[in-house]
Amino acid sequence: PQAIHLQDYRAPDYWLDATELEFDLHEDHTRVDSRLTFRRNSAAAADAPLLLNGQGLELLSIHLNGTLLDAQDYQLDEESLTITTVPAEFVLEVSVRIDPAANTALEGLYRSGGMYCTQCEAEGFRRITYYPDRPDVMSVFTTHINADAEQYPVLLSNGNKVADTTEGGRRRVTWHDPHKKPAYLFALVAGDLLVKEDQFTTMSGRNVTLQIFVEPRNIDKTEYALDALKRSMRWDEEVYGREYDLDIFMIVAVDDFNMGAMENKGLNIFNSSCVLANPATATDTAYQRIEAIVAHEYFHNWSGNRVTCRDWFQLSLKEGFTVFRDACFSADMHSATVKRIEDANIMRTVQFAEDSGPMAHPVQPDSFIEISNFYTVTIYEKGAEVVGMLHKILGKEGFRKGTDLYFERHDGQAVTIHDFVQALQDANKVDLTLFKRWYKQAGTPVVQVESHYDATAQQLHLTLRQHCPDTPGQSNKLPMWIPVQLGLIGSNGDDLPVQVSPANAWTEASQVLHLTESEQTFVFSGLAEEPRLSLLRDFSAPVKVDFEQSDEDLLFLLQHDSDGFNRWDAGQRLMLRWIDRARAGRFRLAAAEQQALSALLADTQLDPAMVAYLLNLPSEAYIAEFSAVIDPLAIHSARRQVQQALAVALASDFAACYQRLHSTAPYQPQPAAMAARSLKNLALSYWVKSSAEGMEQARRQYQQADNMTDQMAALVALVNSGERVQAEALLADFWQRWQHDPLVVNQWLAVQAGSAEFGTVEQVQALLQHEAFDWRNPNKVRSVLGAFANQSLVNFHRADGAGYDLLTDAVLKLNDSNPQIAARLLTPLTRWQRLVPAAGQVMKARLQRIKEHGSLSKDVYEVVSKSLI
Ligand code: HT7
Ligand code: ZN
Repeated sequence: PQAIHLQDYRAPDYWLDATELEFDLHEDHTRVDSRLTFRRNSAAAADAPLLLNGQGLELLSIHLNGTLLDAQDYQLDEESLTITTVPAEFVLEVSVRIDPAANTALEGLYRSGGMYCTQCEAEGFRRITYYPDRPDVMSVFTTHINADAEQYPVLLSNGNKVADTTEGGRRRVTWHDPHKKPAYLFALVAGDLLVKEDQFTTMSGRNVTLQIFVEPRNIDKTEYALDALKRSMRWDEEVYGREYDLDIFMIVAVDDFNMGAMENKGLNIFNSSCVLANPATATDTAYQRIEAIVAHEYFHNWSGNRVTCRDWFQLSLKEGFTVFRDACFSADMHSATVKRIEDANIMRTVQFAEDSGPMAHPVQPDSFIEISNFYTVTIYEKGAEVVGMLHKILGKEGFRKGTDLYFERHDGQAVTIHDFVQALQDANKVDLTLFKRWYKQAGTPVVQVESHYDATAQQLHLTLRQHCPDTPGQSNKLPMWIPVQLGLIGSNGDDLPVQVSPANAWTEASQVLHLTESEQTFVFSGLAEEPRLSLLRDFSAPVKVDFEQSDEDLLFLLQHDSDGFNRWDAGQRLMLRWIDRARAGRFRLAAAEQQALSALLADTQLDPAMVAYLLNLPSEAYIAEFSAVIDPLAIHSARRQVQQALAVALASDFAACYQRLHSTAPYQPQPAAMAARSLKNLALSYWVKSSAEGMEQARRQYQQADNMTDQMAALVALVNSGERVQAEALLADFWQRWQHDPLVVNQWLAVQAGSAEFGTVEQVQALLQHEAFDWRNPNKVRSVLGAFANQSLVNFHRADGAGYDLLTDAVLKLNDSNPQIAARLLTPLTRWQRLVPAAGQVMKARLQRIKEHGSLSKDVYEVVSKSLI
């Protein structure tokens, strides 16, 4: 397979003004007739051929301006249709036949359960018909859907419904979308669905109908998403001045979906796990995920749809910006500090790992083989961090001025990341040239810190040095513009005023120091005492900080830092030290440390969700990312040891905290109640490790819970308690209770596959044989194989390589049926160079086995070949 390069981008030779599609859905095939109105780009040569993309299509006929073409008039291959000679303006009519029922890749038009649905981003539309399937070709769509009237009473596409007739048992519905769009935003749904409806009045007083379509059994799970949608619509009006632009906004839930959801214009399609919830079946985490994804897809209406990407190298233009927008929305709905902690956790575990591995790429990649492989944490989360840094640099008002200009200037266009930054720059009259390196350079910069206090001069000298490690294809990187938010803390715990030289390196409003060179020294004056440094507050840049601070300093920051994020960060750094010491056999919890944790647990002024994070040990993946060489078994046992020590030392604190927060009030998916449950259940997870009373309480909570958050937390606590017999009994009970509900069953599968106790290779193999498992359903694959390889690290990394074999076999099987999922599943194996050599070599051998397999998809080929370099 060939790589595609950003530098080869060329504007299309033909623009497409109108797209008219006629779908005729039958059980054993679908016929698609298209009518495309083309116009030559004035910059193109008069003899430029017309190039259309197409994959897996059976071509029936082509008419050009009404004349049937024959085989000499065009060239056809596996991936394209080229029409050699076309006039400057013409109408092309193409008829094809496709087979949605046989489409297991879930790209293009496919069947999920009893319904038809589509997934066209990034390049799925070319599996529906021959088309210029590139995001800079935008057109107005009219879509007719013909189907059996009884079997498919709901027929949906983008825009507004303009006609609906039934004849001879076949229904024909027509949709028209007045907004021009690229094909990746096209959607079609046909099914026997129920709808939950609501209304929203926009800021200019227009009425919008909101609809969520679901299979009938799920109609009691739509309320929360509908509520989240209305809150998102209001938030985008208030924070960005963006109003919805159609009379109807629809969401459809489908069970088989490769990702979380898709922002098709006016017709979002959601993985059912990211939209359906009721208290009995969904955890608080699921509720928050639903809220964030509903918001994310809705926000794309402006950041992605009204202003879209010129080409797929610009993917982060819409994804990074939209993740930033949804993160701010979630921060506003819940706790901003907790949201920041969650996002930093993802960055530091998943994104930093990607950025130091073989698939490392810049936020704006310069080449790819398969674009589906680039829907990554770098494009999404690091992209959002980059936008967040722009927000910090420009300030709230400056950023809003910039986004207003961006939306106004580029409405209806397909643009680049450069255009986005340019709009922010023009609106604020700043020079962001240097900042743009964040988009071009891969890798996680490391900031080394050296500080020296001069008591006589009452000054602190702070030297910051930055370097960014080499990544595949990139070495000798240039310094980045790193906004370092910081505070100087006095011995009473208060922030001291900052007077810094050079003064232009400091932005008072955001308390940010601008590091722009490879080494800079800043002098802070007027300091009567040596302050403690609180660096990179609010995780102000996606970097690693290398700064020697004593245990005492970290404990002090954990107790006193006014920046909640850095309180948590100080705690994590301290806990990493404990885990390191446990590995060396010399961990002992100091009395002051125990007292500090105990005080946090008893502190009723602090947000309980934040306290839960403060008391949570770094995950195994987090510890791994902070280890020079990863030894999963050593990490697992050291972490367990520290966990057990905390459970014992703070047993009465955890019990008291649990009892204080345990409530019998009916479940509410509200922020304050969620925060209380998170701390209560954290306390329970420790409490079960120290006493029979804790175990008994967990059993009681499991039996009596009126909601899935508490039931699942109790189950997980028992599964991880080491009391195997009891855990087995509850797992069996859980299956009996919930086997009818696929989304709950997915949680049950993941709890087992992701646990050290129940996620052994043999047990995971048994889960793959279980009646609940289905290879065609990505959620099931993720629940079992994803949880196993990413969470059950001791089992996945079993010394004899059986864990790697399990994953390798699964990847090869999925390579044929669903390449996108196969390639994603492969990620843990690609990290082989970071593992202790014995494990790393075994992993590498499995990658070689995959590479040697006969017919690899582009998706899997790209990941494997890049990982073996
Ligand atoms: N923009 C959407 C991307 C997406 C996708 C990409 C590849 C394959 C399947 C997919 N499903 C959805 C999701 C989003 O970021 O909103
Ligand atoms: Zn998105």
